[in-house]
Amino acid sequence: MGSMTPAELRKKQPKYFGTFAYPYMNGTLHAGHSFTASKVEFTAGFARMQGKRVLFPLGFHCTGMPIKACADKLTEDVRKFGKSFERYSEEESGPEPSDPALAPTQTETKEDITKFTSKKSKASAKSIKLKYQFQIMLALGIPKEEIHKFADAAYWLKYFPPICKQDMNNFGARIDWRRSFVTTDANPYYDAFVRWQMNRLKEIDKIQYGVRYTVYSPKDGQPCMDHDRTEGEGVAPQDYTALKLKVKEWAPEAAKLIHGKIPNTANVYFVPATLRPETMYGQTCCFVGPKINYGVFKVSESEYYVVTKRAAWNMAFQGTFFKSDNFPRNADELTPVVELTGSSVVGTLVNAPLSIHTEGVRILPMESVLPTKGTGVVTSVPSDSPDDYATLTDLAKKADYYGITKEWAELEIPPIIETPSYGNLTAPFLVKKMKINSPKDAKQLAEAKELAYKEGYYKGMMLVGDFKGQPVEIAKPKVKDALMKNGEAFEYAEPNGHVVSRSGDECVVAYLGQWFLNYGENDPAWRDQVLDHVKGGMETYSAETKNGFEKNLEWLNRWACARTYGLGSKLPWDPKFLVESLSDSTIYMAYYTIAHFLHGDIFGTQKGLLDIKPEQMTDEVWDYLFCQKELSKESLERCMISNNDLAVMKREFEYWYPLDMRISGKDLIPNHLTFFLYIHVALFPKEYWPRGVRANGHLLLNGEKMSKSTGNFLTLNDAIQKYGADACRIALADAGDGVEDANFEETVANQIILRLYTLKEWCEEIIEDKNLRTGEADALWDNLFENEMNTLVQDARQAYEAYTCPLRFQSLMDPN
Ligand code: ANZ
Repeated sequence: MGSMTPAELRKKQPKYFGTFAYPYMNGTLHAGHSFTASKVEFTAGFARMQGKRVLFPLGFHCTGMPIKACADKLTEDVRKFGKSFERYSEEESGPEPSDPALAPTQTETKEDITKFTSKKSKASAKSIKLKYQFQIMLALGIPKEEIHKFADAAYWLKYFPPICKQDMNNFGARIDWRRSFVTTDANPYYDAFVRWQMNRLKEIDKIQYGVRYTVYSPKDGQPCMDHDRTEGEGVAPQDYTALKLKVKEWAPEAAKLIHGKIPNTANVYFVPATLRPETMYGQTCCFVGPKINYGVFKVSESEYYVVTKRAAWNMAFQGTFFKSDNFPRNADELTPVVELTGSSVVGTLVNAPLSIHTEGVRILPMESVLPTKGTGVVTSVPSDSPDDYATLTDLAKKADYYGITKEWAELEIPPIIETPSYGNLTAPFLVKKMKINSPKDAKQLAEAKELAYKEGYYKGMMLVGDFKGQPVEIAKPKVKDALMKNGEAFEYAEPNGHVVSRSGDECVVAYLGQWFLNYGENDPAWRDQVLDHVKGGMETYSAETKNGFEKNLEWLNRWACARTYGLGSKLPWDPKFLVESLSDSTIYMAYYTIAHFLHGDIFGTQKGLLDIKPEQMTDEVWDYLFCQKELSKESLERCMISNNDLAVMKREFEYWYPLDMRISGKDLIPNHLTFFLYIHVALFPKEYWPRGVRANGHLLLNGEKMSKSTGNFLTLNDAIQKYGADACRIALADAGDGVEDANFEETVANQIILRLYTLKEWCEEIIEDKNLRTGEADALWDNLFENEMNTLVQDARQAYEAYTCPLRFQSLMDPN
């Protein structure tokens, strides 16, 4: 066989290689994992029955933040309450969670890790407050005495993989466990593999360095990407232009408050955040929320900003108050010089850059200013902002009530943008047309704002300023640039929604230097290669999956591929960074093909089939094995692996690769699955690019979304304990095949147990039956029977070939 090419070998001995995403080792597997796993399991089983050689491996993913964040929280809990949490008292956080009626007993868990029941834990999770990490661990069924061990992140890597393996074995999965491994530098071989790919991606310019706005957790001291969040998935940075409105004369109350706290020579600026810098010519006042608290923050000896604390905290990570190598971790590090309520500054006279009102405009109150958006300071352009026009009309009408001078709200409203539909005073036009009578008509105002914005942006023409006569779309960035050049504005960004990191931190936006994978429009040739493969070469089994890839390839952009906090492999050229969890998991299917030669256990501490040390796996060796590159004489000498061993590994890879099918939940199309394609395309010769990706829907449980918090949740172990592997497998096969949501019905699983039982009884009974005819099976009935069996076999084969579950389970199992 050694003389055959891999293609000849595959022809003689066909193969099937299927995988699903290696599960994350911060807990046990649930029914959703099993659903995806079952798809590989069934296709692998079918391929084996067809006589193919089948590879179905599984590794354990440990990279990233979650494990480390939980371990760090436990360290803190142990410090606070003691090793067995003996200093914890109920008053701290509601009832004691270790109520023996609720939590699994210690012996149960110790004796047999598979008895890790979360049925009970669900009950306890619901009935106790899970304020501390140790309480969450208790609710997971981990004995109190053992919890402190999880304060060491490495312990999770030892604890969960065997449970995962046992659950999958109990499920009957035909996984080749010899090829398993943990990710991160906890396995030096896998670590060498990740470092190799990072080096090569950098060399071919797919990994670059640049400065960008990124959602960031101050507490963790690093970016907080979608997968690192407990709230705010999909939230991105929103850029604003922050305008500097210099105080000319303080309102009396504010003057008293700041007296002696700010040097007379310093300038103080109100800093509104706007999305419409081109309208700044039309500013007639600047709003604050009268009940909102603001701070005066020191930028330098001569400059102070008035903004909300929240905005200042965001600015702190964008170079305004701190340098990028010195970002604060704690909000205490940024205290305002003075705190002021909005009402105390009403009447202050400020200079509004570009405004036709060069003598200055006033700070006025606006009830609808949101403290959670922008800087909490809103510059007012009544010509183009319906909100502003409605508020100003109201302020002028009830000047005494608001305690302001009427004229402050009645400055001339200059036309600044001409539009075809609404004339040159868009906001007054819309407010009148839509009969908006009060700034409280929030719904109509939101509608008017949308109309004004769209019409202004797409059809508006500048009537004033340096860009007079130009379309708004073109003038907008130019006005912004000019303001910034003059030092009258700067960029400000914040998350466009609430984001909370897994460590419980409220996130901000930081302006950061980062290593990123250059996916998307900045490397169009690369993107188009991936797109071509999706359109042409690869099987996606459904139009939705194909469309999902195509759509995602259009918008997916640069991806920050390194972090400073968590677990992972170090970036070889910048070891203060770790490769993040979606970037070290793109091509590891190739690693499975040779893992068993390298190591005998998941940590790489025991020898594999060949005697190779991790340091022998140099970058050149990986190139040779996976990328059809020659190994130079020097590289061969340096790695000290024999020619024969190298050839054995290369052959194994070339036999199994490419991957025939990657199966995963459809939620991974926008990230993992697209990255998986990108990196294969970048690093491997075309013949090794993935052949098929199958995406499945989410698994519902009894028709409802699975969720730990509602208790509608089933671990794989629960399911097997309750129904046994066979009934589970059939219920999963019956749950659904498409991209739409699938459903695991417990009533179905129950019925299946009964049917299997009846089937078994029937078989036994028939075998026992002494009255049955013996001899040649050549009667008409025998032929009919054989024919029926053949039809069933054909149907089953066709169904499997179409990757759907054979729908004749029912008739197969129904003895009648
Ligand atoms: C000047 C301006 C002129 C604005 C104009 C709008 C139209 P969206 O698009 O909804 O994100 N704004 C900023 N911070 C605010 C806050 N904390 N509470 C209420 N409004 C706030 O809104 C962005 C616009 O909402 C910003 O742009 C700002 O008003 C206002 F013709 O600035 B604009």
